[in-house]
Amino acid sequence: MATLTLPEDSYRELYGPTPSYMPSGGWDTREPDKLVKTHCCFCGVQCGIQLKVKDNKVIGFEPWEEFPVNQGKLCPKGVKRYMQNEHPDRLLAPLIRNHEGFRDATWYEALRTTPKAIKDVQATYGKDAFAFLGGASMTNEKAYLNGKFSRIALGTANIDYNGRLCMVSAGAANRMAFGVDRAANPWSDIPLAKAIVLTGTNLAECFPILTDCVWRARDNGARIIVIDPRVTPIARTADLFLPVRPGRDSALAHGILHVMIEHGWIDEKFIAEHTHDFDKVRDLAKKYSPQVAEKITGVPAKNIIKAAEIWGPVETSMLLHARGIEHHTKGVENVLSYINLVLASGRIGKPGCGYGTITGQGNGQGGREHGQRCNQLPGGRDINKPADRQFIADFWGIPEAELPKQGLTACEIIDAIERGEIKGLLSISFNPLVSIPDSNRTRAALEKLEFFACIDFFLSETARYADVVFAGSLQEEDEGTVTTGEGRCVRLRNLVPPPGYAWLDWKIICELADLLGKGQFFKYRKPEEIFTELTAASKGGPIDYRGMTYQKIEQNMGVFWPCPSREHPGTPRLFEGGKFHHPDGKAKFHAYEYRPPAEDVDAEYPIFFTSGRVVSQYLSGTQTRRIGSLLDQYPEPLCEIHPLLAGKLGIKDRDLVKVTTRRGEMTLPAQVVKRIRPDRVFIPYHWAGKKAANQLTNRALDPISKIPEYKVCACRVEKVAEAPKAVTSLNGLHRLIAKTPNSRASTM
Ligand SMILES: Nc1nc2c(c(=O)[nH]1)N[C@H]1C(S)=C(S)[C@@H](COP(=O)(O)OP(=O)(O)OC[C@H]3O[C@@H](n4cnc5c(=O)[nH]c(N)nc54)[C@H](O)[C@@H]3O)O[C@H]1N2
Ligand SMILES: Nc1nc2c(c(=O)[nH]1)N[C@H]1C(S)=C(S)[C@@H](COP(=O)(O)OP(=O)(O)OC[C@H]3O[C@@H](n4cnc5c(=O)[nH]c(N)nc54)[C@H](O)[C@@H]3O)O[C@H]1N2
Ligand code: SF4
Ligand SMILES: [Mo]
Repeated sequence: MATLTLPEDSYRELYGPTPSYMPSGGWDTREPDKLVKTHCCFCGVQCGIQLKVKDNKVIGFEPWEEFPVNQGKLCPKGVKRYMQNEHPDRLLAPLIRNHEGFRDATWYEALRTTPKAIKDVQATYGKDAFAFLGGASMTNEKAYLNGKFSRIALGTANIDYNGRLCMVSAGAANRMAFGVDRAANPWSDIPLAKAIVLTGTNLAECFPILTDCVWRARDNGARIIVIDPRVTPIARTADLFLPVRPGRDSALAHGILHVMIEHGWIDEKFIAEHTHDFDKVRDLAKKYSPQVAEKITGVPAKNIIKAAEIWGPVETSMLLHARGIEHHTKGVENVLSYINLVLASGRIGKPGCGYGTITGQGNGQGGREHGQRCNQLPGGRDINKPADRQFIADFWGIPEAELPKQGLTACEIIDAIERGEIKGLLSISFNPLVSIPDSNRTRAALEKLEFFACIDFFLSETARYADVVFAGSLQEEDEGTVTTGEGRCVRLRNLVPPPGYAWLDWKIICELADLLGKGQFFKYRKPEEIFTELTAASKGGPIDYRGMTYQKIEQNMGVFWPCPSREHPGTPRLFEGGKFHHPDGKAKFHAYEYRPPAEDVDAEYPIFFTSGRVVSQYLSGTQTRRIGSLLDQYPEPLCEIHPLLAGKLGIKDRDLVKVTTRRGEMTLPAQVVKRIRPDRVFIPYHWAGKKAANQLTNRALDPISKIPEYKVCACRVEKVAEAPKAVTSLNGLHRLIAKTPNSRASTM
């Protein structure tokens, strides 16, 4: 296919001058003052990277080849991550809203206003009427601090975090099946597997560096099964691709198990010695013959049999999944149904044998371990267990009765604001207006708040609704630790100070605690002191970091938990010798019948709608929509639609289409591609306002994990206009918008 090339000068004309945050000529080739080993700020792979610092600015990167996970490799986002550092939109001072809009404020004003407003809300409506929302892009230290701040300084039960939108279905299922929530294997086990199932993950776009482990497995003779309703880049290379109908995974897993049992491809000895409840699952699987499973899932029976033939008899295997099976009202049931396949094979807890959910956010793993969840205390302790409550109350030096009980989850907090039960909110590292389903309702809720404060380094779409915005810190401005998707706790380095009058996040939280009268609990001089405290708080808990120190983590390029003592080397592979983390050491099978999604297709809304990601953008986009060269790769959301469906609706590539669900509508260009099933459309969710996929999605929650059903609802699609003639100049316009300093308003 011919590609359009433009001479350098006309490119400039179209896109304007190179903005100040991007060194002219592209790469900055100046000799750096220092080169610092740290990690990428984006996904849960947490690739090692060396950042170049000159005059207190991050000016570029070098590969860090010794870090074992990525060995110097980086994906497009990792390569461009440093470009946020000098972005003109960076918040440099706190903002306070008055009747005319935001104005720059002093820290004195922002810090006096906020505790007063918190106290007013709590005095009038009760402690729980003030909620806290945290995030899993932040360090372990900040995750711990958020939980302690909410319970002690705010005294509220209502603290939760954005991981509630992410891997909580897997977390709950892992605890139910294995008694612990962590990937069972280090990623170095992937190349040793002879069969790999990847289900509900667009691996090559979302975890590009992990794809390398799968290639290495294939070089070693592994066969790869991909289960996804879209032919994603990894699916194109699979040995077997199962294009499942959205929301039907549990039926597919039962169908595969049916064939495994029929052929005796199960490990009876392992099942008898190390598990409970297989009989219930055997009875259930009997009902899901390949033909029955085909009817539900749309996957031909012969391919279900083929999957069992590949997975059943091999010696080593790994099953990996991400949000495609978890973002459902039965996300936990889907995950448990796939775990059944792993337990039945007996291939877990050995080299090249295991299972894992691929954690999404940078600290998606650590962010869910140290107590910023509504049902959790540090060390993965349970807020509802009397002994766990007593341990943490004693550790913090407060009476157990003062420790709040379990509160609401993230989406439930937004619902409670909508109902007028929660009146105040402090949010850090979370952009719910873009990321929570049914954004029209989220916006209405934010408008109802009597007081709302946000801590961010950019004015996110959510922050625009705040009364006070605190200018917080970027990853490279602070230090601390994060725990990668394989359970390896690694060290992040402080490279540069926050610019202007921005502050370190943890200092803002500690200062607020002090002004709320609880300063004696938050006397930290540096993040290392918070880390030492969190490791002590985790002692003897389900998630034990007790034996970790900054020094040990650095020396070993990360330490895997559990690590209960200084001498302990850490635990890369869980469940060795078939020892699971339930009190009796056994794993549990779970038998859940398939049940349909909360909203199925019907005559009025006949097409499935689903949402997810593209390689060059990250989450709600606040960070990556500000990096022009990433935006170039995918400037605006497109509606993926199969040629058969497009033909039926009279839609051609790049025509403008209106997608409507029971909650809202959006108009966007169509992308006619064969990689999607003809019964569904897909829209990536990294944009805001009228371009937000979450105008359409359904806020129905999984009853156990409380994750929303992002991956399936029902929609209608209509053509509204022909493709504009000059599509390329439209893209140019987007690039210009993204790079101009006043992009705040224009990216809405
Ligand atoms: N480029 C990029 N990388 C990222 C992120 C990002 O925003 N951008 N975010 C990070 C985060 S926080 C996360 S959580 C991960 C997410 O990583 P993934 O879960 O891999 O990505 P998604 O695009 O959300 O969805 C995964 C796949 O699930 C498929 N799917 C949808 N419905 C179903 C179903 O019913 N069954 C099955 N089997 N599959 C289904 C979709 O077609 C899609 O290909 O990525 C991380 N990495
Ligand atoms: N339709 C649809 N919606 C989805 C999904 C989907 O697949 N489809 N996926 C869901 C998933 S898996 C996830 S994880 C969520 C993510 O949703 P969000 O967590 O809302 O998305 P982020 O872009 O991470 O927003 C975080 C905000 O925190 C800021 N931030 C990042 N790091 C820091 C930090 O260290 N300190 C401070 N102070 N601020 C920081 C960023 O600038 C940004 O404004 O979206 C969910 N929403
Ligand atoms: S794979 Fe993830 S951690 Fe690695 S460079 Fe890409 S975004 Fe960063
Ligand atoms: Mo996520």
